[in-house]
Amino acid sequence: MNDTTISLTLIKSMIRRFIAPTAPKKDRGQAFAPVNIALCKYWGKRDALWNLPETNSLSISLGSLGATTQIQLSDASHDQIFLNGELISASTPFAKRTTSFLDLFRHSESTYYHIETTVNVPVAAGLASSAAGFAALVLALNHLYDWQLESKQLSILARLGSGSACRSIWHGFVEWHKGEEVTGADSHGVPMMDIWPALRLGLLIVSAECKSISSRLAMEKTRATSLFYPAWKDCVTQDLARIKEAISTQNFVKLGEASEANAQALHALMMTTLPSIVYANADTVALWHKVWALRAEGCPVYFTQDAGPNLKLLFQAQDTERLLLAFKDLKVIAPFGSFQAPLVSFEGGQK
Ligand code: 2P0
Repeated sequence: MNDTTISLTLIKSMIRRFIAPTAPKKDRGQAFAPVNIALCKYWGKRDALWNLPETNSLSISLGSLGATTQIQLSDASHDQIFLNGELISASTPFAKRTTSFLDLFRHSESTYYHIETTVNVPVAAGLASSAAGFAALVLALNHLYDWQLESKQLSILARLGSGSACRSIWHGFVEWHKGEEVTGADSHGVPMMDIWPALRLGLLIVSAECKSISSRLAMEKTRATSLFYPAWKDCVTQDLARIKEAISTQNFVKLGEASEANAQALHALMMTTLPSIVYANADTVALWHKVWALRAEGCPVYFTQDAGPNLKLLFQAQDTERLLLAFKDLKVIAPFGSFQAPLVSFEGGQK
């Protein structure tokens, strides 16, 4: 057995401690999970197979923006995966990654699934749709099999699909604790109780095209080649403390400054990867300048950016009108607004 096979066997045996391999209790599982946007970013793994990060990270979930997944057993001889109504070819990286993840959960070798996922944000445009997708898939499996797992266990399972998915198990602010254990039993999201009704996020979609390099590959290259990677870990420690302090005191300027600085440090770090990784395009850079100009005019607005050219603005409710005038295509989200339903609102769902 090679190292990967040994690790997969270990992962399966860890999962079997949570879940007995019995047939589903229901005909169908269904769940929603929100997209989450990191204010303090995750970039780099200490273990790639277990998806264990080098640092903690902290995110905010985007209310009703996310993935809704239905799952049932299929009579076909392979998984059938539909994304926004379209059957995804089994040969695509997306289908392969989903199928390998499902391999961890099949109750028999001849079990296959029919999955329908709808995502109400552009897929693979740096809007963390894969995080919402894997979180919704785990929640839907939990519903199908009636595992009745605790949120922490669901977060650990979602992490195995995609690291940042472990934060999409909750609404609001979530910190992903990196943990210390080799098997990742202490590496999961931890929801924060803070509610910030006036906080707003604004999506500025520069491009909905697929990213030039996947974040998975990009973060591996950064960690392996950038001389600045050790400095990034120190930077996260400082930014995380400032962001948590800003949240607990509802100090918006502090939150904006620390979040924007963390995003800019990440993109500077990416540039020092060999070869250099740049997700921003000319439109993105023009938007950075526009945000800075608005700030210079006294409007407290900040941005964060992930593995793509799109920006997410951070601002307060009272500045919404001004920002809608400044950015005509801005999509405004109130993370603590009217959408506060539990992630799974039916029998046998998430605890
Ligand atoms: C984040 N990103 O904290 C950071 C900021 C992108 C930029 O987490 O390999 O899709 O599946 O663990 O979670 C994107 O990385 O990577 C990400 P995997 P993931 O949101």
